[in-house]
Amino acid sequence: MHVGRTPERGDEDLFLEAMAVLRRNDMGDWTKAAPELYPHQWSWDSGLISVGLAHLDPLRAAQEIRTLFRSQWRNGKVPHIVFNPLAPPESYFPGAEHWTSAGDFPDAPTAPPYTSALCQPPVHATGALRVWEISCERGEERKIEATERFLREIYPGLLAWHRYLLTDRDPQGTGLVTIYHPWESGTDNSPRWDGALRAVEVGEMPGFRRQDLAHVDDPSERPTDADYVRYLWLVEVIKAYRCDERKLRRSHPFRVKDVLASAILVRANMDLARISSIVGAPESDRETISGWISLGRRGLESCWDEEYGLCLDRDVVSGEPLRARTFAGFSPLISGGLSEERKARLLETLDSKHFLGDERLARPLPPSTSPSEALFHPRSYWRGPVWPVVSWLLWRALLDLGEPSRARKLLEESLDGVRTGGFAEYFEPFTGEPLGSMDQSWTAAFVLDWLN
Ligand code: 9YW
Repeated sequence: MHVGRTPERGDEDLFLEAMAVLRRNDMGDWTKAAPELYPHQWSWDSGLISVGLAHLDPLRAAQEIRTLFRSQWRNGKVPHIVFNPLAPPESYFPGAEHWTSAGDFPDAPTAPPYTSALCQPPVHATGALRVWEISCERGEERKIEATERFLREIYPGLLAWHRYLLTDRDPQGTGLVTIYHPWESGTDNSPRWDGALRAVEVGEMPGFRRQDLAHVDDPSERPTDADYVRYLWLVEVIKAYRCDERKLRRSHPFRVKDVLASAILVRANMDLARISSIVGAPESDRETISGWISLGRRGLESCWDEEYGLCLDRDVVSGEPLRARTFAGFSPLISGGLSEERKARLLETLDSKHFLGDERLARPLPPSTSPSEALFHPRSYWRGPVWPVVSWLLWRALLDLGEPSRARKLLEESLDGVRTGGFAEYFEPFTGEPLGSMDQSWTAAFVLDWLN
């Protein structure tokens, strides 16, 4: 898998530290995204935490995804947060009380744990398949059988989840996923959304108190209050619509085709296709999934921007592309199936002064937003910092695209960043300073995967 990585001194300590982070955040059958800042189960975090957990215990890893899917909505949606009923209400805002999902949203689970009404990028089929693969690599017969049973059990949920994204979230049949909130992208305050958010008119709404600022040293590491007002207003609209997909798709003020979520969905469909053969699903499922893969790739191709050498999100409301140089532009690397020419152009952009070629970078790791963007901010969350999840997604993509030495470089630099800065949520790109929350679960999970 890691193409002959030679173990380095200190690897074992790093492995043990990563394991300890996950153990500390372990809630039994799910994992807190972070000890203080994020005391609940986040969807795409858990989908990828399962990959790290699989290196410790494939059964516990399977349980991570199983727990999340217990809160899957009736319409197939996997919610972006499953709220921990034991976390004090003041620990995270907006929590379960604010969403009041029970009863208000006809498709939501009716009993606790309650959920948000949003979703996040669909990494779960990828996580589930890796859990089974890692279990096979480890070779314990009993666990291989158990993870195969897990695939059988989770497969219908995964299929329903992808179907929801390709129908309710893509009524136009473009292969591209529409999101209704920047939180759904997983990259909340990225300049990707600035244009679309600016156009949102905020109406009357109750006052609110943020909790996130209490958990970081410096408010510039988090989204601004102006961002939060818009985030909360969009929540108000979704609540007023009772999350009715027909109303949302017609008149929600924030509707955006998200290229990253769409590419992750293509990747997940490739993995779902594998799962469908492992579990012996009907041929018709396989045909459907294969159609979704081609559709998604065509959709991404339609978002290509020749000037930037990147793929751009599209504002459904205005019909315009959202022009920002961010890592999401590399999405076609994740969805694969590229022509040699397209791949070469994307790698050229990656190496350019807009990304890895910026000499100010502490390490050649992709910043979330290009430092040449006017809206770049080296400390502000998705506006510049280096995120391990970004490096992990690109690392996997490069391996699959037959670029082992590039992938290897990304892996070694990422490990080095954690060795020096710890298991941070994200890192300042020019200094490597750890930022945001410490002991972030998925950072630890990626380290376990990289070290194996
Ligand atoms: C928030 C948990 C989540 C991630 C998101 C990240 C952040 C939560 O943390 O959002 O309240 O802003 O943006 O991708 O899933 O780690």
